[in-house]
Amino acid sequence: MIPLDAPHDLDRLRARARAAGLEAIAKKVLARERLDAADALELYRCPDPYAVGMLANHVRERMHGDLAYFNVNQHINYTNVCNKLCRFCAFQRLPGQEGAYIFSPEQIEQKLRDTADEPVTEVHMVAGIYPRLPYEYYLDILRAAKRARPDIHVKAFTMIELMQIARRAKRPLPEVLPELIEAGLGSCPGGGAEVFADRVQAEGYHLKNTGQQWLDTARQVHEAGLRSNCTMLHGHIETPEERVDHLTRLRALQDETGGFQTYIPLSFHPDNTEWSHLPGPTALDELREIAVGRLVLDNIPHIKAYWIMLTIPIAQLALSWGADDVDGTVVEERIYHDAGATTPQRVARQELLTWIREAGRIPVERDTLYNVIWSANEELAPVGAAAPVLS
Ligand code: V47
Repeated sequence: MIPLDAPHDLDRLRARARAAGLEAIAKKVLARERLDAADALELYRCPDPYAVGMLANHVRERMHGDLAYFNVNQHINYTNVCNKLCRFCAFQRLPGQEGAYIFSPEQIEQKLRDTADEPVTEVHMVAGIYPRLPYEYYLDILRAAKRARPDIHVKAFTMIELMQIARRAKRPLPEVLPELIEAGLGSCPGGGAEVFADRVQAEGYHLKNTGQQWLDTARQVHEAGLRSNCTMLHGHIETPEERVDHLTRLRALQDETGGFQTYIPLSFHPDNTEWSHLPGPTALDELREIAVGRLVLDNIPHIKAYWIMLTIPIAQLALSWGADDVDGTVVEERIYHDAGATTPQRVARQELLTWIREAGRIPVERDTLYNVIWSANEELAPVGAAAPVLS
């Protein structure tokens, strides 16, 4: 890659931004100043998405150079039974409906034993909300994962599941979290945030918690000492203003807690959902979403291009539009595949390395908390050193 401070590179960036009407925003970006809500809206409205992408790539390279993070992980969706009836979801089933399933703790243990010869460092466990699952079930599945692989990091439970778990425990979440941690919970994934705006929630997922409840739960998670991720589900009925509102609310919470590690824009997949008449985002919408996330969320260290959802070619491009992480090997994904994703359900570690290199980046295997496990970059040796976070 051309060095970041190569004068002709910055000139090219300024010229493209000027031509796109983003001169004032480019000035702020180059001066490391925070963008406000009006700037964010301009980034969404700008007719030249490539100019937005170039600015985001500048920030991405300033923070992470050419490094691109991945991990060796395994997703387990422990049940698809759900009572939330979200209109964007193809994964949910009602109890007794054809295709409904619930994995027992023993089945989860077995799934992790089945991959014992693979160097999996993280299990990502999320699922639907099935109110009949008792509190003990959630503790048991955490223990089952640890029994199968004592060293594995368990990243589990979205904020929605955590609210449900506390309800089942009949105690406030701050009292319950230490018990989940004791049973094996290591961090929380970013799902379930959708779009915080009340209008979108009322139209698309009115049985789910509000955006404010998601944020309040994330605050409690961070206060309990856990790291988590955050997401936004884009490309359905939301407006650019509602996306800006979502991003600035995430940024405000991050200013308070510093607990978010990664932001993941999730592209809506319409197949088999109640919103199947909507087209979903284009590739350029997806790349712009990654870029706006990188530019607005100046306090969140990483931006993830989730390859399962984007496809591998778009995830490769995203590594030059603001993303520095591609998620991992995954093994068994159901939420996006039920909604029509055409990507494979798993990818080998070696393949991840190859396509990160093809994208002109240096692959770095990380653990869930972004400690470096292996790097193709000699400067990151010795292995085990903490990965750089914010510049
Ligand atoms: O919460 C559901 C979304 C999320 C659809 O934290 C849909 O590292 C698009 O959150 N089209 C689950 N999106 C996935 C998720 C995630 C994925 C990878 C990594 C991490 C992380 C988190 O998927 C749900 C919901 O927002 N979703 N249905 C759909 N049809």
